[in-house]
Order: sequence, then C-alpha cells, then structure tokens
Amino acid sequence: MTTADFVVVANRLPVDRVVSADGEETWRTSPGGLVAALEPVMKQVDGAWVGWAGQADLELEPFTANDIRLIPIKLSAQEVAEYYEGFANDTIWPLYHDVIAPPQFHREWWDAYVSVNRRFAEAAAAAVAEDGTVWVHDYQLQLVPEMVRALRPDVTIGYFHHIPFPMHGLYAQLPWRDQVLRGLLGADVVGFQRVQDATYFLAAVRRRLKYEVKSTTVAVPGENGDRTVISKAFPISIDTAPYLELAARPEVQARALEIRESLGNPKRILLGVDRLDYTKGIRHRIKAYGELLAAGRLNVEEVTLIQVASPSRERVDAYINLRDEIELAVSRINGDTDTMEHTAIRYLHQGYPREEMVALYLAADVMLVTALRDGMNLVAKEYVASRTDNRGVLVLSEFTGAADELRQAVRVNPHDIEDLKDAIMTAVEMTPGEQGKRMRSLRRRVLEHDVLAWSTSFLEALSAARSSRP
Ligand code: GDG
Repeated sequence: MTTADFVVVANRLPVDRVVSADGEETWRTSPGGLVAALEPVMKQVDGAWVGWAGQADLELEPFTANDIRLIPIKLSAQEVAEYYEGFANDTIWPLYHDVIAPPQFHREWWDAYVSVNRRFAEAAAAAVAEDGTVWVHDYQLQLVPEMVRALRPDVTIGYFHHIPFPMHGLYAQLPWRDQVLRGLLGADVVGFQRVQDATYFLAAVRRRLKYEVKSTTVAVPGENGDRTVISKAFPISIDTAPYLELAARPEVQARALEIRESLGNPKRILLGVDRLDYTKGIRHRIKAYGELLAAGRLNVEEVTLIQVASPSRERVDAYINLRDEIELAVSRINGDTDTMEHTAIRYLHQGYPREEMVALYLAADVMLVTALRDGMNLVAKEYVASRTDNRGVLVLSEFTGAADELRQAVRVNPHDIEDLKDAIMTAVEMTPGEQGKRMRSLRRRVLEHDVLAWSTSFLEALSAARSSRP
C-alpha cells in the first residue's frame, strides 16, 4: 500500500456519499468546518484521511476524492450504536459539556469504543510513511494517539480536541478516566480550544497519573526515559473567504431583504443557528425571549426570532426529548402572541445551504449564541465574518470558547434568564454607531485569526515537537 507523509484521522471522512436515482454513487465534500480547515493543508502535502463514511456496514476500498486520499473505516450497525451514539455522544459529550444532560456509563459501550479506536489506529499506522505525521481529531478518538504510538514510534502525533475538557470534579466520574488520559498522552501535542480546557486536562494528568507537569509540558515516563507532551490552546476558526464572498453577492443581499419582508418587515430580526443540541442553550434563549414578549418589553409586531435548529443525533434519547421540549415552548409562545401578520418565533428544524445561512446572517440585527457550554462555536465567527456592513449585534455566552476572543460581543450568562433578557434588550436597542464600533473590532479578530492561522499554529507546534525529539 502507498503511504502518506501526513495522515488525518477523524470520525468522519470529509465527504458524503450521494446515490442518484439511477443508483450511481458519487462523493460530495461535506460542508463541515474541519474539511475547510484541512483541505488547503492536505493539498500542499502528500496526505491521506482516515474516517468513517457515515453509513453502517459500508465496506469501501480506499479512494481519492477532490485530490485527497480517503481511507474508509467500516462500522457495523452495533458499533454505530455503541461507539458513536453511545460512548461518544451519550457518555463523553454530556460529561465534557458539564453534565448538562446526565452521561450514561455502560461497559459494553466502552468496549466498543476501545475496539473501534483500535481499528482507526491500525488504519492510520498502516497509512503513514516513515517519520510521517498523524493528526487525530476529537473526542470520538481519544485512545488513538497512544495506539498509533505503540504501533509506530517513529511517527509524530498531534491530537486536537474540538469540545471542552471538563474540570476534574466532573472528569473524575468517568470510569475509564485513566485510560482516556493515557490515550491522549500518546500524542506529542494535545491541543484544546481554550486555555481553560488545557488547564483542566493538565490538572487531571497531574492528579490521576501523578506525572510531572510544568506550564504546558508533561513528562510522560517510559522505558527509555521521559517523553515530553505539549498541551495548550489553539482556538479554531473559520475559512472567512466564502463568507465575505457570499455577503458581497447581490442575490444573497436581496434574499436577506426578502426574508425580512416575508416576516412582515419587523424592526428587529433576532437569529439563532444551532444543531438541535442541549448544549446550545436554545431552551434558555426561547424562555428569555418569551418572557420579554409576555412582559411587553418586546412587541410581536416589531420583532421576530428566527431559530434554525438543524437536525442532530436523532436516535439519542436526550435529543428526542429536547426536541419535544423546544417545540412545545415555541408553539406555546407563538400561540400566545402571534397575530395573523406577525409571528414571534419562526422555528425551522431543517438544514440549509450556506448561501441561505449567509442571507440569514445578513438579515439578523441580533445574533443569539447562548450555549451553556461550547468548545468554540463557529456560528458566532461566521456571523461576524458575514457582516461586511459593520452592522448587527452578537450576543455571546461566556461559556463558549469564542467568548475568549470576541470581547466586543454583548456577553451573557445564559443560565441567568434575567441577564439573558437584559442582553437581548441591550442588543435590540443598540445604536448603529455602537454596533459599528463593536463589529469592526470583532471582524478584525476573526479575519486575522482565521482557520489557516489555526492549522498553521498547530502544525508549527507539531514540527517543533518533532525536532525536539531525542
Ligand atoms: C463542534 C464543537 C466547535 C449548522 N446548521 C447548519 C449549518 N450549520 C453549521 C454552522 C457551523 C457548524 O454547522 C456548527 O459549528 P459549531 O462550532 O457552531 O458547533 P458544533 O457543530 O457543535 O461543532 C464546537 C466546532 O466543533 C469546531 O471545532 O466550534 O464548539 O461543539 O459552521 O454554520 N450549516 C449549513 N446549514 C445548516 O442548516 N450550511
């Protein structure tokens, strides 16, 4: 088998399988941020990508799509249920997001997680060239760094964690807490979104494994002496170019006006865009907004909230229940306040093409990002990048990674409904002058610190780690 100098390992391949009506199979680049982030890197180097094609029981040979060599990993239906929907999305996801929903601990899920991680690691170890680099992504694959190192000690390994890492008091609940730490420490560089995440990780390493931690380095004891692991923050960002380009298109701007008109020309449009996930604070946002309407601080003739809640993890119980709760809350508020001409909440449980997303960003006077916990939150950055007119207000939860960077947003604690209501009112009433001042500074940050800056800084840390190896 041909090998590659640079191998990305992620739960999903960067493509989606599309089968046409006549049964012909094609592959379409998936719209996710990771693909956009890594595509330019993959095109410069001799690269390969190990991942799952997104469908159970699909057996595929390695193939090339958009100049990237893809190495598909097969998962059985049972593995999808236990490794992916189970351990990744119903154990680690809630635990790492501050137990907003109760994490489920099941030994058979853990067993599936170990064996699927091993499959990914073996594929990566087989695909990477002598002295090459492997970059592992995210919480589904926390054991892969250690497994790759055992198989291929010559290789430089990076790991990036896209979601939060919890404080020790919560992390300690995980029955497999030591195994997961050892898995991650197989990497040379373990990257997180926020300084806080790296700090919590390093504290867990010190407390659980008793390894020596100095600033951002860990001394991992081994047979041939200590090995150094670097762990720090590399805040992820977006590819800004498509947002700038779409925001400048006359038809996208016309569509933004059309959206406003079709809602009865409200004075203010508020917008939420999230995967339908309990971490995103959609319920809190809707509650605060509903109370503002009920108290007459906002008027349905003058404001509309557009809530895009794109379908997500629809077979996990917590998500099924959340959907019911949100839809009940939305219909109550609409039932109580709508008129024939105006609606309080235009709720859309659908996914949209990117052009429509940018039209929504341009239509929105106020963008509500009220996550209870979020690794970064790219929607906040996309909104800012799209506002080439320097208008609009971003309301941003303190509990997002983005809050560390986007200091000129209206900051909010979404657990505090009164604070949330005041933040919404501040945003709705903000003068154009104040909006412009804040938006210009937010835009400077996002445009300077784009996804290329992110991948470059991570890869520089990896190559520094490589050259300092004995
Ligand atoms: C994880 C971490 C971290 C959503 N609906 C539609 C749509 N989207 C796009 C958004 C955005 C992306 O999905 C969501 O990214 P987020 O960062 O907001 O959140 P997660 O999905 O939870 O991502 C997160 C991220 O990884 C990266 O490290 O920031 O904290 O949880 O790009 O625009 N896109 C389209 N139609 C939709 O309906 N086209």
